[in-house]
Amino acid sequence: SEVYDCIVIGAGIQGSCTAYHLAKNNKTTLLLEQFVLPHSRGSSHGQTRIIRKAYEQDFYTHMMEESYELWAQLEKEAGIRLFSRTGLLVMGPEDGKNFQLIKSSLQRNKVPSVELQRHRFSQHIPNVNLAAGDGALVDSTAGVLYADRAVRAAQMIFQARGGIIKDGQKVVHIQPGAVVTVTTGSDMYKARSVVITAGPWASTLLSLTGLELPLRVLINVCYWKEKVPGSYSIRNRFPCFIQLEPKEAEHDIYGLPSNEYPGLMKVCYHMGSETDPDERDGRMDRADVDAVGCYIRRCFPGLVPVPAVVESCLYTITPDRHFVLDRHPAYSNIVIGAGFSGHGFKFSPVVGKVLCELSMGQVPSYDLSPFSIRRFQGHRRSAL
Ligand code: PYC
Repeated sequence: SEVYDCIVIGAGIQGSCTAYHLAKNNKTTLLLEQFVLPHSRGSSHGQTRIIRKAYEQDFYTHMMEESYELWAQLEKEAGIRLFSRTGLLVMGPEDGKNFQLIKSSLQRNKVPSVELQRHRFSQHIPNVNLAAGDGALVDSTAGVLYADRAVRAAQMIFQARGGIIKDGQKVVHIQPGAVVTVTTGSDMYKARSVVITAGPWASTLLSLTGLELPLRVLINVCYWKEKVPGSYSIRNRFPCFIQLEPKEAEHDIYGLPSNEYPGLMKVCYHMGSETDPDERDGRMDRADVDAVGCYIRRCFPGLVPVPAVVESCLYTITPDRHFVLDRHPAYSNIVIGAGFSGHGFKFSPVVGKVLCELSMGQVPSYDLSPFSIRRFQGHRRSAL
């Protein structure tokens, strides 16, 4: 039977972008997905995600420089609009560490941005109350990515370049070796390398290779109705926003202008309640929804503070919230992209590029030490 150059396991945005890069490098590639595509059970569904350069760490801002270029290239190749610029409003305790880190990073990296003074805030951003003690920054490069279109665009170009997608194929066994054998519920496939991009199912898949990583799966996302239709809409260029929490608590709130459901603003809560990815009816905990509702009542007076829609979108988080982009510690031809911690979508063209480089045995384009598996040594329960 055919031996592929690479099998990518998981056809969410990271796997689809990895497959896209492999096909562009003329590698024979099979992209496997456990569910029938498209589906809304992982982390890549829904219409929108935030794209931004505003980050606490320079290495993310640097990766985003290339990511914007690669998104534009994919847009052109697929002939599908994937990005709308709205800007990103960052609000948070003015003297807090994260607010200051983002502010200095924007300046240092010369990202077009402005700091909004409190007395002029409402002139620029109507219908938002800036909390006492909070500062406000705007990353002007930021906006909205059209998520489900992006997944489809990457898959379309992959297929147009000869890539094969097989969906409804749950992987049940991985046999490492110079040629890796991947067994699904119905078939067996072989490849010289394998990339695992299984999102919330990363732990399940990695355990088939004897590796455990400290990943937790969280659930979030709800939508809030505008009292006056359009007041927070993408059409009116209302920005995306991040509300940083005091004392660097991990409960930051992310918002996207209404678009997905007309008249409803999308709000994501970092970090929501833990869940089991195979629990189909998972929803945010009541306490998490109430915490977001409380914030909406205080800071977004133009939204009805009772959620209109509560959905599930899964985040797979690492202890330090940085990704895992590395080779398997025991099998160098098994490559892992995991733990995107609720902020990986915007990076996927660059993530796909580096996972492709790792699978081809090349030196990656970026320093991947922040994303290494080695950093979990103290955390790992067991590894080969
Ligand atoms: O990292 O930009 C982000 C984000 C938006 C929603 C959740 N995370």
